[in-house]
Amino acid sequence: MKVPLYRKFAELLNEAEREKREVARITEEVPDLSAEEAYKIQEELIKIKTNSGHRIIGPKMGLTSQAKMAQMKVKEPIYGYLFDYMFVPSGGAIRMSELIHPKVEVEIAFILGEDLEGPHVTSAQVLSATKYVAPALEIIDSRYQDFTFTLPDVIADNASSSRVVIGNTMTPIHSLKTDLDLIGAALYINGELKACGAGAAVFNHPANSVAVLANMLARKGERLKAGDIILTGGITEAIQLSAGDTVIGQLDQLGDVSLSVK
Ligand code: OOG
Ligand code: MG
Repeated sequence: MKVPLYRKFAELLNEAEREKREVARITEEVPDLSAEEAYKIQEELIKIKTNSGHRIIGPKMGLTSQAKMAQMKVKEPIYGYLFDYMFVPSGGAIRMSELIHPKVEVEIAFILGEDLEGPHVTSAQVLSATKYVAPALEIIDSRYQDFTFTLPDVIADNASSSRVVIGNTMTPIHSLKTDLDLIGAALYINGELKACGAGAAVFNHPANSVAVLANMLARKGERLKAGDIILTGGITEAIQLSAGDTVIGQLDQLGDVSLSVK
């Protein structure tokens, strides 16, 4: 595939997000689209956003738990980028009218104190480079029809990134009483428990997700930077949102993170 085509698909996905409408999967038009080509489309999409003044707050991992892989029928981890315009303060609101068909995920966020450069980053290095961890809700909103896609489609679509809520408490990673894999997570909507799990659901330990991310980014000469806010991936399956919902994510030792849907 040629560069102008990468650009064409990136523009299509960006317009779909801005106009809040679903589009056909790219693989319907280009059935043999590879993951490498899809990352080229994603790079064009990121360029369109940064050129229009949006700032990256950090990269994120997706499809890092069995629950997410089974739900989306895609069995490989992916990365994408979170932007400043996606940030919602904890306790804040999102509007259904701004989104297509959003779902929410409960995640553990890492805030780095030092840069991390692949390709041989280990989880031990991630733990020593991490300053804080925090509870997070991610709102994913695939730009594709019916929220279904193949691996290259979802890569091109910036891993369905749409909104992110980070809890108000940043916990220094070394002050935790247990390891992050043992931290329980519960997702409530309107007071009803919708999904629950533990940090171990994410690659056995969420620090592994950050290590994989650093090593994937090294392929294009990028590194994780001090100050980056990194989402490690949904611990459970994602839950569909509706207007009027109140969402609370509770994580052992990390605290709560909440959101309402207007
Ligand atoms: C892709 C994004 C997945 C996660 O945490 O697993 C993701 C999707 O499921 O639409 O953000
Ligand atoms: Mg996610």
